[in-house]
Amino acid sequence: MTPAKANYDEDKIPQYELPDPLIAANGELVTNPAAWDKKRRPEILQLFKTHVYGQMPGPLPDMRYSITEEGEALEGRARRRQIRVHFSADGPYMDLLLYLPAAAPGPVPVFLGLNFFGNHTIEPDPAIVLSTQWMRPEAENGIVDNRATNQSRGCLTQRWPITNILARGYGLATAYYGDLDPDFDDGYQNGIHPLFYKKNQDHPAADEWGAIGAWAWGLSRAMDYLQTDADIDPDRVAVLGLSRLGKTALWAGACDQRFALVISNESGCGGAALSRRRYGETVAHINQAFPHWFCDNFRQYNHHENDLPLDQHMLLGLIAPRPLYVASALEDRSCDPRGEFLAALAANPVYQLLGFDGLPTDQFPGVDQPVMDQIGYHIRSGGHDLTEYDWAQYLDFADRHLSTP
Ligand code: GTR
Repeated sequence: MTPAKANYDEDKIPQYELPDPLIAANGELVTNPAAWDKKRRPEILQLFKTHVYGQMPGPLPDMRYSITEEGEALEGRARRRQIRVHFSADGPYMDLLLYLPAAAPGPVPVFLGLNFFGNHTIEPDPAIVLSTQWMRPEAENGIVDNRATNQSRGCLTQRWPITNILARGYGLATAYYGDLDPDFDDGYQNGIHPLFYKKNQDHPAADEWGAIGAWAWGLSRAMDYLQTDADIDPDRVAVLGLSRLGKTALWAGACDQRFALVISNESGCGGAALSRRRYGETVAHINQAFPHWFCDNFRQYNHHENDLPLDQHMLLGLIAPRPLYVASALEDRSCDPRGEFLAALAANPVYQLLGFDGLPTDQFPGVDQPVMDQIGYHIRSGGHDLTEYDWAQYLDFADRHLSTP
């Protein structure tokens, strides 16, 4: 069935009822943190694995790291380190790029996020390894025949205000998402999926991971490395991402509680937005346009969102009690800004159970008026992007929650 045109009319939102994150599968109400941690949280995590993102494997036994390059950067204000994370002896690898403030008194907190077009796009620094991986064909980003060229260097600096990040005392770590799984539907033959196939298997099972799972797995592997780097405080790593990589950051934060703070920048459908609202991009739209992102089971919910035993507020609840920031943009209607806000609000009961205030308001805030407590939210003016304004809020939010070791 071809998905209907996207709805952008609040009056046409279907009637829906959200599953209660605090009612366990056996019908019992979860009334204390221990019951959440031991029973309900694992239950919800399993629901997302089975129905949305697929099972999440652990690290591979043959993983190793090699430092490929190190040097001074940004006129002496930063130290740059490039690390190749090898997933197997001669198989795929991920290149991690790290910028650290030059004058740090001790191990620093770090923002970690995947990027869309290679590490060399975030800064016009000729020492950054130029990615040789498959890329989406965007001529304006200097991609020729699905590969980066020197013209790609620094083409996305506006998304990564490194100078501001470093000046506030944070490091930045990033890797190209295509190192984990190139973002096209090839039946999972490239990227890391084949490393996990059992004998005679050539495709993930219906409840096994798609591309988002693989990208999120990569964030955890980056975290594995960060834990070994003495210049970094592994207890203060914030994970963030834009759009499909925002969905990825949320899923990584849900699966891996080592992430101390989680930021969803316009993650929309399959990210922070409530699926049941069917506003903008829907489950059916996304599964049709990107059949390789979610697990195959998720397709059962095309046009049947009410049958899902979960909704995305429960994904946000899996981040609790850790600080969570959800950001939308006014013109990014496809991501359903209000649905992202309502999901954050519906995660509040989990935060409250664990002793924190989640979102400080139940009123949808005005444009460019961030609200912050243990959950932060803003709707920024402008369109779908990761901007300096977004970063300014994330830095304030991180200062609030991660400033002391
Ligand atoms: C869109 C997709 C969105 C969002 C976006 C992006 O085409 O429909 O869900 O993920 O791509 O990642 O830029």
